[in-house]
Amino acid sequence: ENISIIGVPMDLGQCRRGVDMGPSAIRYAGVIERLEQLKYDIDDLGDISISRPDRKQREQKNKLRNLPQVAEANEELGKMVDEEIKKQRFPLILGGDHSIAIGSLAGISKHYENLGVIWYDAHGDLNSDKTSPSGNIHGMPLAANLGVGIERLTHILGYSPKIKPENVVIIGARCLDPGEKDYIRDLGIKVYTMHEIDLMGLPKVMAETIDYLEARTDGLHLSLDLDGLDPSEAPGVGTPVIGGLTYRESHLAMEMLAESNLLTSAEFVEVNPILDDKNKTASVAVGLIGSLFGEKLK
Ligand code: DIR
Ligand code: MN
Ligand code: MN
Ligand code: MN
Repeated sequence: ENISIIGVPMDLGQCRRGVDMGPSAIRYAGVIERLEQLKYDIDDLGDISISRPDRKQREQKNKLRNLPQVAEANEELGKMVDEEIKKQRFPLILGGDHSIAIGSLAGISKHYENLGVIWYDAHGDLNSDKTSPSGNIHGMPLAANLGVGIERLTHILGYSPKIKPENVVIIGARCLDPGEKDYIRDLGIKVYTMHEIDLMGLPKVMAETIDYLEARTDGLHLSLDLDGLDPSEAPGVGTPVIGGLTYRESHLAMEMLAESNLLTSAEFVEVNPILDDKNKTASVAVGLIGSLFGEKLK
């Protein structure tokens, strides 16, 4: 099996500097070695280059912070991901902030009629320019992929929507903005908040998620925001929210996904080494990647 690694050193979708070093931190924590041990053929394509906004643009008040640069990087990422899938390689994308999920899915979804998406995150990322309380595009990628928001973000690679609401499952949510809650209710998006996870237990949540998506989708993308985990175990993130998924629960989730054999692409985002404790969060990401790619089974 073949995996192509694409780093996206993006920090323009939010306000904390340092998350652009996420791909380096994850590589430094040994992601390539970890996957090579599992006998995958790895092609590390390096990092996409991101244009920087000039000072004048940075000082402007804007509902969509750094939109031109974020959109441009996502077009580039979309093209790369599309190419790797055409070569029958599994795209593993390393962030960078979560705004890069717009480009990932632009490249992936072209190849599937009914792409399923697991959004493992403390947040819904379902804001648009109309509902966003922050103006940060990393709070908008799931909405953009569903076709909600401004055209420059919804139409990356020239088509929209990328995914259907009934093919999405959000896991770990515990910080949803009012507009996001309305949207989840209106579209009936499947969400397992920490409330459901506490009541049901993570194994049941994952089993239900896998059964549900297996029945209705023809490909499965995992979009894992490290802030889905509890900040005591993954402190190196820009928007930590107390009360998250544990390290063990997250490993189990990855192992269950590995056993399902459904996964066709994945991204790990929001690792910020400046806010981290001795690269702990990048190491957690690498451990989760190991489990996701079948460490337990091989
Ligand atoms: C918040 C934060 N909902 C926003 N979003 C984050 O700015 O739209 N997503 N942190 O991961
Ligand atoms: Mn996110
Ligand atoms: Mn599609
Ligand atoms: Mn988040």
